[in-house]
Amino acid sequence: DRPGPGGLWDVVVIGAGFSGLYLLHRARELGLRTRVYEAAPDVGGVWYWNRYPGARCDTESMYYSYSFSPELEQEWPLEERYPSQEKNLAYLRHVTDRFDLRRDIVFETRISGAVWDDEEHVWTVRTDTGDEVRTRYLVTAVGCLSTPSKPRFEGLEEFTGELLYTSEWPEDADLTGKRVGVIGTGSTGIQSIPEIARIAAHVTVFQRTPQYTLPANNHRLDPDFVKDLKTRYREIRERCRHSAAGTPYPVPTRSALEVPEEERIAAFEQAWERGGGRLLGTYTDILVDEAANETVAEFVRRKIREIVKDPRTAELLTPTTYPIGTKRIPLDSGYYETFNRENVSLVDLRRTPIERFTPRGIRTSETEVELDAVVFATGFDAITGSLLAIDPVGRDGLTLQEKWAKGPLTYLGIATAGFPNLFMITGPGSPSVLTNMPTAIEQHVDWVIDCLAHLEKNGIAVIEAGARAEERWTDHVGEVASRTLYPMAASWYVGANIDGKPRSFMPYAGGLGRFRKICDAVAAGGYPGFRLGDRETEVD
Ligand code: NA7
Repeated sequence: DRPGPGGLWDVVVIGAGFSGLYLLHRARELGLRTRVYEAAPDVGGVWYWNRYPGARCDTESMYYSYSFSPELEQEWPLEERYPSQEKNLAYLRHVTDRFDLRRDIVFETRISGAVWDDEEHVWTVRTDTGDEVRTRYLVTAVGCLSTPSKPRFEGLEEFTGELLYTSEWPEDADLTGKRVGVIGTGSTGIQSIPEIARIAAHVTVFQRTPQYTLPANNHRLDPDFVKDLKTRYREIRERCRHSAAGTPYPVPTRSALEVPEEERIAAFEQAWERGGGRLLGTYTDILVDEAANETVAEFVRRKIREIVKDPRTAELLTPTTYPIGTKRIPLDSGYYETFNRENVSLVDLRRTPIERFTPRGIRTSETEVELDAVVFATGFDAITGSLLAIDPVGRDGLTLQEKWAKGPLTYLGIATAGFPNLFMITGPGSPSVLTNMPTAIEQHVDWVIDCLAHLEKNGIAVIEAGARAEERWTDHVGEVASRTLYPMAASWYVGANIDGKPRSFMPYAGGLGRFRKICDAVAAGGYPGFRLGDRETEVD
C-alpha cells in the first residue's frame, strides 16, 4: 500500500507476529492504508526469535491458531499435540503468504520512538534506520515476552566460551560435546535443558527458584481425531472465545477441598498422565484458595521426589515458597527425569550464588564451574518492556515512561490517557498472557478494528482513554488479581523479575470471556470512558 496525501498513513502497526499480521489483514479490509514495521528479517514475532533447542508452544495446536478464516483452519495440517517453534513459524509464514501480507511489512526496522502532534492529530513514528513516517493511528503489536532480560554478571566479558541467549538463538549454534551452563529454569530453561543434555558433554543448571512443571505428554495427533475435530471447529472456536482461558476445556464445578482425598488424588493422577496444564483446572479453587492450591502443589512435589533419584537434587528442585500456577506453569518433556542423567548437575543459587564469570566459566560462592558455553534462559521484561522501549510521547510532551513510572495504567489494556489514537494489542490490563494468545489477540484486534470503523464512519479524528476510566480499570485489574493467589509469587506477571520495575499485577485475571463482554459493552454503548473527538463520556 501507499500512504495518503502528505505521506500520511492511516495505520502504522509495530510488530509482525500473531497480532500485527491479523491487524494488517483486518485494517486492509476496512480500506485503511496500513504499514507494519518489524525488527526481525521475517514475520513470526516470538516464534521467529525463540529458536532454542526444545522451543515449543504450551497451548495445544488445535487451538493455538487464528480462527478468522475457516479455510485456513481446514487446510493447515495439525501434526503434534503441542506445536514446535518451527511449526508455529511455518504457520505464520503460511498465513502471511496466503493473505498476501508481506508487501505491507517493512522488515529489519525497529521503531525507536513516536511523537503525537495534538494540532494535526498525527503520530510521527521514528525508525532505527533514521526514517520518519506519519500516521493517524498507531497500534503496538509488540508482544508480551519480546524484550529479553539479560542480567549482568561481573566478569561476563572475560568469559572466553560462547554466550547464548535463548531468545536470540543463532542458527549455527552447536552444543554437541560441550560443557554447558544454563542460567534460568522458567519455561525456556525447562524446555531446553533436556534437549541440551542429550547432546552436551555436561550440563550445569544454575537454578535460582525451583519451578513446578507439568508433563506436556506431547505426541503426534491421530489423523482421525484431527478429521473429527475439524468438522466441529466452528463450535469449538466459539467455546474458546467465551471461555476464561481461550480454550474449550471443561470448566470444573467442585472445590478441591470438598472431595475425599482419594478421589482428588485420582483426578490429579489422571490429569498428570494426560499431560498439559489441565491439572490446574481440576477444581474451581486451585488458583484462589491456598489450601486447595496446596493439595496440587503437594501432589507435584511428591512426583518430583518419585522421579528424581538423588534425594538432595530432588529437594533442591522442589518448590515450596509460592503456590503452584502463580508463576506461569511450564509444560515439559522429561525435565525432572533429566536430573537422573550422569551428565547433568544442579547448582542452587540461593545457597551458592554466582559471584562472577571468569575466563573459564562461572564462579559461585563455593566453586568454579568450567564451561564451554553459557545459555541465558533468564526471561523477559514482560508485558511493558517493549512498549516502554519505544517510549511514545503523548499530549503535552508526556512520555510513556513518565506516565507509567509507578506501574502501567490502561483502559481495557487497549489505551492509555494522554496518548490519543494509540492502541495496544495485548497491553497491560488485558487478559492475554493468562489465556490462549491467538484467541485473545483476535478479540483485541477485532475490537480495535471495530473502533476504527466507528471513528472513520463518524468522522471522528481523535480517540483517547479518559483518566478516570483508566484509573478505575487499573484498580479493577488489581482488585480481580487480589481475589486470586497470583500476587503471591515473585513472577514476571508482577514485574518482580526486573530490578527496579514497579510491582503490580499487570494482566486482567477475570478471564477472556468476561473481558470480551466488558469490551463489547463499551463499544455498544458508544465508548463510555473514552473521549471521542471533542466529546468525553466518562464512566461512572
Ligand atoms: P521466566 O519464566 O521469567 O524464567 C526466567 C528464569 O531465569 C527464572 O528461573 C529466573 O529465576 C531465572 N533468572 C532470571 N534472572 C536471573 C539471574 N540474574 N540469575 C539467576 N537466574 C535468573 O522466563 P522464560 O523465558 O523461561 O519464560 C517466559 C515465558 O515465555 C513463559 O512463561 C511462557 O509463557 C513463555 P527466578 O524464578 O526469577 O528466581
